[in-house]
Amino acid sequence: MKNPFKNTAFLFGVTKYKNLPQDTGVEILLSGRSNAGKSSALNALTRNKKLARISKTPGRTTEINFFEVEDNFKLLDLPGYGFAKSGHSRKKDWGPLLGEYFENRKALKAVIVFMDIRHPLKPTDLEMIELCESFEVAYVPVLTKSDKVSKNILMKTIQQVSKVTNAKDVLAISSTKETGLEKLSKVLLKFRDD
Ligand SMILES: Nc1nc2c(ncn2[C@@H]2O[C@H](COP(=O)(O)OP(=O)(O)OP(=O)(O)O)[C@@H](O)[C@H]2O)c(=O)[nH]1
Ligand SMILES: [Mg+2]
Repeated sequence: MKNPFKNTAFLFGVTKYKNLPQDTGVEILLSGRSNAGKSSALNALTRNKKLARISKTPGRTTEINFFEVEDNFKLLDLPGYGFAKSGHSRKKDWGPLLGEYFENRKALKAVIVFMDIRHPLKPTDLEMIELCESFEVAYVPVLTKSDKVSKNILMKTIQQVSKVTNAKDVLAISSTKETGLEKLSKVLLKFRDD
């Protein structure tokens, strides 16, 4: 089958609310702590290793990066929250943008909350989940780097995250081993089509 994400292209990065593009179509936010593996997941999904920059230094993504999958369907790669280094100034920039975005954006259909399977449900993850719940935006927890844990831990962590959140689905992926990506792409496409 043709990969529906194959033609995904980088559009631009935005740091200010007023610079957002027209509020049309479907936008899905890719959120998560810095280093959670958001950009890697985007690259794996699109099978384009060069699409989103993958950094070994946490906190490298500093703006909302818009990626267009197709007309009227965009994935937004967010700055990682929970910066270890020089976090303050970035967090200050990001706060109002995120709030305004959630409050006003009609195109926002869902938020993917990426969490390293070895460190799920940190305070910033819970904050993001609460933000989604308070604005009634659908969210999907996606546990990343599943190649780093045993099957047993994988199952247990999925159960734990299901229990703590009200999420219907909890997914697990490995971008390096390319597992769990089909399910993730199905979930994303469902938001596009709903
Ligand atoms: N083993 C393993 N490592 C991964 C996987 N996905 C990402 N990584 C590694 O985790 C690190 C962070 O990945 P990124 O994709 O840059 O993380 P990010 O969430 O985009 O980080 P920021 O842009 O800083 O918020 C990199 O060193 C990746 O190589 C995975 O599935 N398995
Ligand atoms: Mg990134």
